[in-house]
Amino acid sequence: MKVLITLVSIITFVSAVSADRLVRVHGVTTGTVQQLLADGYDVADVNIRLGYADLMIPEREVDQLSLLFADYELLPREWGELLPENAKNAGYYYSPEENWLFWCELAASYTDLVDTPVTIGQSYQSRDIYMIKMTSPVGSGYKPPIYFSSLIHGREPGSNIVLIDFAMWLTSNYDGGDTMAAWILDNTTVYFVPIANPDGYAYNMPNGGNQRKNMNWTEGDGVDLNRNWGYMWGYDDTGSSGDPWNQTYRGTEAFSEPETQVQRDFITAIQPIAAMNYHTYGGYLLYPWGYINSPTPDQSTFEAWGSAMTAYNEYQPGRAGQILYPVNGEQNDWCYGGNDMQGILAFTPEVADNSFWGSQNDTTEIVRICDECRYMNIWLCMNAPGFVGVGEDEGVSIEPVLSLGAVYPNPVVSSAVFTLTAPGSTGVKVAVYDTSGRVVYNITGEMLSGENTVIWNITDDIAAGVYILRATDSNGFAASRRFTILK
Ligand code: 0X9
Ligand code: ZN
Repeated sequence: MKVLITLVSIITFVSAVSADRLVRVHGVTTGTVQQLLADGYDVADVNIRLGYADLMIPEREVDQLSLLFADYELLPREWGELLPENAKNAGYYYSPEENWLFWCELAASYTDLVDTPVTIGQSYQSRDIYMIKMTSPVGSGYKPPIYFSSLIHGREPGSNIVLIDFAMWLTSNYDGGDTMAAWILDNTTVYFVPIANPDGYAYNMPNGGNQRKNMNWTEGDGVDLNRNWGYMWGYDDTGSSGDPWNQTYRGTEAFSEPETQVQRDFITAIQPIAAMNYHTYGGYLLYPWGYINSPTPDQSTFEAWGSAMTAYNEYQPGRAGQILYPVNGEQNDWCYGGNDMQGILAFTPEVADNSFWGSQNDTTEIVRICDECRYMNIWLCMNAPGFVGVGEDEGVSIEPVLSLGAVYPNPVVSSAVFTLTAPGSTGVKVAVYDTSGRVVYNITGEMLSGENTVIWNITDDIAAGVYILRATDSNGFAASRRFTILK
């Protein structure tokens, strides 16, 4: 009995110490964000347009929030931490083990397209960091490499699930026919590093959930691997911190951490022409520079690509200094400007997940973020090769495809009206899903390419509630709209 009591009190103590809550502070301007960062807050997301910032606050400080902020709200617990009651240890995200299994099985199922995972180095705690190479046997010339990475921050599992989705899309749509997936794998080499910070991610399993940095706790509580890169490292104290306990601690020197060395050496070896270094959350598509709010010589390309890539998901494209806050010693700046390569066209998408862990029990939301990011990935893979003169003369282009107008009226009582634009799309299907991802109604009649106005008369068997309207085409593009039915 005594043992049990001691155990219980230890567990209570540990969880009291480690629990954090996400708090949304309203009335925020760019100036306030700089101040919050300078005060050492863990700023999880910023939305200047809507005037809020999300802060990760130790649970014990929640009581004092009203003294610090006039207008704030406490966000749901599962947004900030992975709940222990999850049946699977990462909820519907993929845990480290599930990742390993997924990538190994993908390689086993598509031996022609996917190589088995290869270890490219070890983390601080000696975990393997691995990469997966995908390309088809077609095409003997130069197939430009395109680089995808996720989970450099251990608490951002939404960054990883969208890469898993893209890998599934590439393989399942490569059928030897004239698909975009086939074009991509016939003309490029796609590399994935799905868990760039394996120690931080492992630490967050099965609960805990808030380790952003790596697990080198020599000086403080880890090094921010996205402040440890060797271009403009430690440029100032706004874009990174010299305090080992700060969430943006840059480490003792540039590339002091094994995890950043491993990615640096791998990127240098494969020489990618473009990169997507995935993070969550917020719904942005960031490009360099990050360390100052100034354009690179390739600003016009970044701008044009940024807006084309976000045409359907409505993510906000721009530089970190324009949208969030400046960041120095980050991966993107090094990819673009910090090495001998010709300037990798590197993007940092911030997936519009519901905070870090908010979709852990919600497949619909996971499907949504995967849909939103797939188009950006496809667009980049279809267009980046042309930038280095590959595939240009074949006239391959990716047209804007598939968009859904908002459902009108919303809420709907008897008839829902929406527009569907599908230039050049074939095999368009439109269906209504409930929030658990089940199809409740197939709307597809004659969906034409071009713009359609669709009227859907709601039948009696459809209950009141929240639904998702989703259009998909034979190339795997998708567009969704959420709406409510009232009865
Ligand atoms: O602070 C970061 O490292 C990123 N945000 S996050 O909430 N995922 O931590 C932003 C990085 C900005 N990157 C670029 N300017 N490319
Ligand atoms: Zn991040």
